[in-house]
Amino acid sequence: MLVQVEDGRAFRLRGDPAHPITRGFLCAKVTRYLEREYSPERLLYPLMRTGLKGEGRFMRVSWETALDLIAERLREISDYYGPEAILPYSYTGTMGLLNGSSMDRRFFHRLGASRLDRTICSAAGSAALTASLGYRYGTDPEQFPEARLILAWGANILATNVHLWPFIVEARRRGARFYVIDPVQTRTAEVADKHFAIEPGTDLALALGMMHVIIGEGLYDAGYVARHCSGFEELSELVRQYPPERAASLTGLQPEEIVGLAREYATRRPAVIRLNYGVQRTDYGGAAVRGIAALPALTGSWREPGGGLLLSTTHAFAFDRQALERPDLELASPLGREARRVNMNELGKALTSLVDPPIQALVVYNSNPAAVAPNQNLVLEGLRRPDLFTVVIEQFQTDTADYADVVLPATTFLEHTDLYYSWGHYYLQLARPAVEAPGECKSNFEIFRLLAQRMGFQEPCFRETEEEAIRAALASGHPFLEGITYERLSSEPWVRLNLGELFLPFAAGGFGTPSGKCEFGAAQLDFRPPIESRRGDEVLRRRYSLELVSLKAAEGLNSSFGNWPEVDRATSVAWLNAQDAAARGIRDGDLVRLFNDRGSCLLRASVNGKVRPGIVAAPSIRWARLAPGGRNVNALTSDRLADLGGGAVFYSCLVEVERCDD
Ligand SMILES: Nc1nc2c(c(=O)[nH]1)N[C@H]1C(S)=C(S)[C@@H](COP(=O)(O)OP(=O)(O)OC[C@H]3O[C@@H](n4cnc5c(=O)[nH]c(N)nc54)[C@H](O)[C@@H]3O)O[C@H]1N2
Ligand SMILES: Nc1nc2c(c(=O)[nH]1)N[C@H]1C(S)=C(S)[C@@H](COP(=O)(O)OP(=O)(O)OC[C@H]3O[C@@H](n4cnc5c(=O)[nH]c(N)nc54)[C@H](O)[C@@H]3O)O[C@H]1N2
Ligand SMILES: [Mo]
Repeated sequence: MLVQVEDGRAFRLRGDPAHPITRGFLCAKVTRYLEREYSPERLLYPLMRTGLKGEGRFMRVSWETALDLIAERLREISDYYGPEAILPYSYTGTMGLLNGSSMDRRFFHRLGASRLDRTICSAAGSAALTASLGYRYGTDPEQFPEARLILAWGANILATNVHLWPFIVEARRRGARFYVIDPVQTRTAEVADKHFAIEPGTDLALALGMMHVIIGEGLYDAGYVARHCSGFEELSELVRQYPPERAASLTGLQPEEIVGLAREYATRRPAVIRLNYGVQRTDYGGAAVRGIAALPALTGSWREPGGGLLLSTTHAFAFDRQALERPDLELASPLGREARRVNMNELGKALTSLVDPPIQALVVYNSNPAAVAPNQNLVLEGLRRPDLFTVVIEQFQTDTADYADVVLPATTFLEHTDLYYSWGHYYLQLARPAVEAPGECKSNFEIFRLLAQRMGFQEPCFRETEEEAIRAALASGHPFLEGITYERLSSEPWVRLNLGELFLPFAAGGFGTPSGKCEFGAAQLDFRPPIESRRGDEVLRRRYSLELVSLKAAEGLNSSFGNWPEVDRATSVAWLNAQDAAARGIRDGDLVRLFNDRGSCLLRASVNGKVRPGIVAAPSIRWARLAPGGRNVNALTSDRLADLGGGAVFYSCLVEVERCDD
């Protein structure tokens, strides 16, 4: 993006017309980022809590005072309970490499703190791709115009991945068909050539039904399968049990639809699948992703420019993570060994019931767990603990910051140096500050460097500059980074990874699995309905008959822009089917209470024809502190873990809905 600055003040942000991906436009949020940048609500100074936890009353203190206090408390807690009583909590508030995962990780490793398993977004899908393909990257978005069939599978492209859209428009201009597989009639589904309104959590059954047809009718690429895939016999055996009628009854689709989709997918070539993380936020989401990932291998679609599958591109950014994060420093810590792991989806449990040692200090940055983590009531119970020492590094006074003992003000991407990778394309970019940090804001990188000094850590890596850290990250020796130097990144606005002109990662096999083949993994692919679904747990489904899908709002970015009134409005509604609404005496616009055993939250009913009976959709993630009752949808979601990778199950959530008086 391009930033125009005058007298030290940014006044215009726009997409760089020359950039191969942003092509002159930005998403709805970042277009207006300067409102965030110069918001009167920005945190500008370190703060110390004066009120009760959650009350949000603070006083300004100096950096000296704040850092001294943090260092002293961390030292005390480490000495008394052992360093694993300290837990970092962070996710992708920024996707900058330095401020996302470098000095912070070094700091916590050197402390010997508990390790956080960063599972809240993509863990099940990532583990699935690792098991099936070995590498977590796929079709270059720039090849989408070559495709003749594009499947958006659990991918709300117009909302969450707008920069892929022009490539799809181009493909359609050339005659491609564009289909969406999504339980919700999103804007993306509305403009598709076909919308398959699948029941939540049943994608594996659809994939198996499609493979039943593709294998049964001999539409697969026998040569590719024989050379590059493993487990075909078992897969054929399994899919025999999923004729279209059965797949249809499991998915809520029609048998003819499944047959048609399978034939078209196998014969209208090249066909590309834009899979996104929507399908894997459920109990057996890992298996679903493995089932879908089998399709392009089965049809040999990986051989074709504009074929294949794209879930994420991040794994292609093959940085030297060891050098950046220094996990070896754990050995120099008082712990002297690898620390225990805490799954971030289980934050509530960790804060309320972990022992040996209990969590006594929590350091949050790049994340807003009080709003985004599942089982919110348990998370808040943990955050309210008077004996828990909580530090929150933030740009705004979020739900989580309200529970902090110390709040430290963070810079934005316009104010600090960082190296940016992506989950949607293959370009790398160095960005330097465009404007000065306001007030006393500091970058995460700088804050953890200062904390390391306060703790007396002597290792030279704690004195590294941004430039040194970037050089270290680039020196991995991986072929994708070959020729990409700090100097090049300094003089070129963006640099494409060294993938060759035409990136066809699996055209000739070359999978990253131990066997070097695509592992179909049929033994794990028998369909099971999600635990919280209308075919799931019998006791639960009798009490709560609606399935809640809290998909992402087009207007927001998780909870990041939740303090904007338009975003608060967009995330304050529940989309209900007319039949479900009528059965409960609910009319469009009514205030409704969604509830289950874990909690409840208040939303405004929108009876808008976007979901089928039995489903409620709630665009997310609202700031809980702005919601009536102080809770958002995550008061309803469960902290159960998915089948693979310890992933989150946000979209497997049974609820009941009732009308409330305003
Ligand atoms: N505007 C905006 N953009 C964002 C974000 C945001 O909050 N707002 N968040 C960013 C982040 S962190 C991420 S991870 C990505 C996520 O990007 P996406 O994965 O595209 O977004 P989601 O809304 O999580 O899920 C996509 C779609 O999956 C559907 N879905 C839910 N359950 C199922 C299912 O069982 N099967 C199928 N087939 N579909 C299902 C949802 O209805 C939704 O429309 O977006 C990123 N971009
Ligand atoms: N119900 C429901 N819950 C969900 C999801 C869902 O679809 N439904 N999606 C899940 C997913 S996919 C994800 S990825 C998570 C996302 O959850 P989070 O990773 O917590 O993402 P955000 O809500 O965007 O919060 C990021 C915070 O980081 C701050 N920040 C930004 N840049 C910086 C920086 O440079 N330094 C510091 N210190 N802070 C910074 C922002 O101000 C913001 O408050 O939410 C999950 N929760
Ligand atoms: Mo995410």
